[in-house]
Amino acid sequence: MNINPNLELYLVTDEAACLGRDFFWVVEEAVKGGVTMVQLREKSLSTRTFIDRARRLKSLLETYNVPLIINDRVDVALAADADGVHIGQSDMPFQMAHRLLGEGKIIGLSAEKQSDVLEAEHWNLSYLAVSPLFNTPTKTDTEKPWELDGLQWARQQSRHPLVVIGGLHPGNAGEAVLNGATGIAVVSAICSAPSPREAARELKTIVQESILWP
Ligand code: TZP
Ligand code: MG
Repeated sequence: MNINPNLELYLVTDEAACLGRDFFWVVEEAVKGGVTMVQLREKSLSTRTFIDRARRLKSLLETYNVPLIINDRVDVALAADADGVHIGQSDMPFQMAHRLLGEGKIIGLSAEKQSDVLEAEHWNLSYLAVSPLFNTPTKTDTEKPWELDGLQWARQQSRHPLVVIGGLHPGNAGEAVLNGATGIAVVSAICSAPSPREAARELKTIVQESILWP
């Protein structure tokens, strides 16, 4: 597996944000619209159900050549043969996750404050997530948002590709890229959109045009 994935448009799933529509339909539509990577983020499923869902999602995404990342849980990532994990500051430390997963797996880490960005320089991450970039109703138990000046600071300090998450939508995705993000990670802008496929298409175009024409 390529541990340097295409980060342009990273879908982070939240079934509650799918507004009652079928979860796998929403993800598949988003992928058809251009999502480049998917993170399965489940905070309340049993381990068994989490693994079942991850395996089903893995076989769906495989047909599109889109990597599957598991949030928080290295054991679930291994059990489902996912492409990698996304860990936060209170999850398993990077070195242990790396040892358990072995080579060839994607590991992304959330940075919530400046010291997280500096510490992350020690590790061979696939990406660092600047989290949250903006305030978002989707996740309220966060540190203070980085905002664009914080993102610029992180871009100057870090050698890793940066993904931004939190409050991203078509109106601000371009400026996030212009201020240092390699890609954007979104929940509601895709999962809750009337057409997840069209929403993904629009966001992807904005990200790509901002990369090409800074
Ligand atoms: N981590 C930081 S903000 C966030 C997560 C999972 C939620 C982002 O959701 P949205 O709807 O894209 O703002
Ligand atoms: Mg976590």
